Amino acid sequence: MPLELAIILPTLNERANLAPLLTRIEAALGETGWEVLIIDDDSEDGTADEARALAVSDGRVRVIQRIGRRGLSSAAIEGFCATAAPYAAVMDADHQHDPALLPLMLQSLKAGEADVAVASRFAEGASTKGWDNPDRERLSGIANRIARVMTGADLSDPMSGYFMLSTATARALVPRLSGIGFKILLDLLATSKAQLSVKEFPLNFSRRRAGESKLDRAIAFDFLAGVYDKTLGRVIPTRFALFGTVGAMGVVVHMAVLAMLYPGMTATFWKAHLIAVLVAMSFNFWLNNYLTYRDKRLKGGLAMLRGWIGFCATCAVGAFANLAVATLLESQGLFWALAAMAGIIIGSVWNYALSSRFVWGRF
Ligand SMILES: Nc1nc2c(ncn2[C@@H]2O[C@H](COP(=O)(O)OP(=O)(O)O)[C@@H](O)[C@H]2O)c(=O)[nH]1
Ligand SMILES: [Mg+2]
Repeated sequence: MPLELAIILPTLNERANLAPLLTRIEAALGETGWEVLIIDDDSEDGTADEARALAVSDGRVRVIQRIGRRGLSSAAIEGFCATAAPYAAVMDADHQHDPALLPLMLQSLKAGEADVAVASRFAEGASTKGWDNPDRERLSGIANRIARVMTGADLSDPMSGYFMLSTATARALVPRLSGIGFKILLDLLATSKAQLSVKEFPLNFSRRRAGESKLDRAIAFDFLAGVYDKTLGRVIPTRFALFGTVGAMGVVVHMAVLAMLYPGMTATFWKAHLIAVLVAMSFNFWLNNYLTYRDKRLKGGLAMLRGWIGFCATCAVGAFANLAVATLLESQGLFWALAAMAGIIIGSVWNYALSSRFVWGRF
């Protein structure tokens, strides 16, 4: 049978889940007409090597190992662009998504019943018994409501990670997708100018087979970042907005440290101020590493130390630019508070540009 369907499996430490999942996919789809694309973000458990080992004896398996890049959404996008199949499904590699739905979804798309087939955890007949985190279920309910407003689609589960669509449709949207976070379906639906029609398939959501979830912790944050990106993100880029927010929090930290050290008179002002600067910069470095650049997070002692030094150096340059601009404007007769604001904005844009390239970037 000619190639009809690409199954895109974004993976992060899913080594033990791959071989059994292939068996289940084959049981659902038969021997031919499909391929599996494993898009691995350089997992430490050797997922990419395992995928290559499978691919050696199975031509239907392909591997894309990405180094220095992260993210479920961008992995799915990579898959849409790397296949010749007319249809593509995105699914978790951890067995939470039942491959038995694949042929039903494919049939329905081929029959023109909808533009997108979505496996829903909340449609009539679905079950979320395998869901061991009730907080997340509640959160998902709220997020779903927001998502429905954003996409205008009447969907019970717009946050589903299991769906299928024509690759041509997906590729046409790729240049305008935000590609951040993990809600690629939401991104596709919200980006398409023409409302995409959707058909839902009730999913029996299972427990993950092996390994652990990567999305539990920052999930609410990621969702909000995605919503921001699709709305105000066009005016002020998401990452810069985060960077600026973190910077503003750094000012608070700075003042708190100063208030603790200085009035006690245990330190002279400049010493207290210097300590406050160092604490605030370190705090900003840590928080930016945790949130703003969570997809490129530096890990390990050495990488963190190098990043911290780079960040401090960047901030020093930014502070200089800030001071120069503010002093110049003030001497030209601009009201002091406005001159200071202008300095702060120039300084932070500078810090942002430099640190995103030299601290969290790659050459
Ligand atoms: N390539 C890639 N895959 C990821 C990333 N984060 C999660 N995944 C994979 O995406 C799927 C869903 O993630 P999972 O941890 O199961 O999230 P959960 O089901 O929401 O708990 C799994 O197959 C993960 O291995 C990522 O940053 N890059
Ligand atoms: Mg999962």
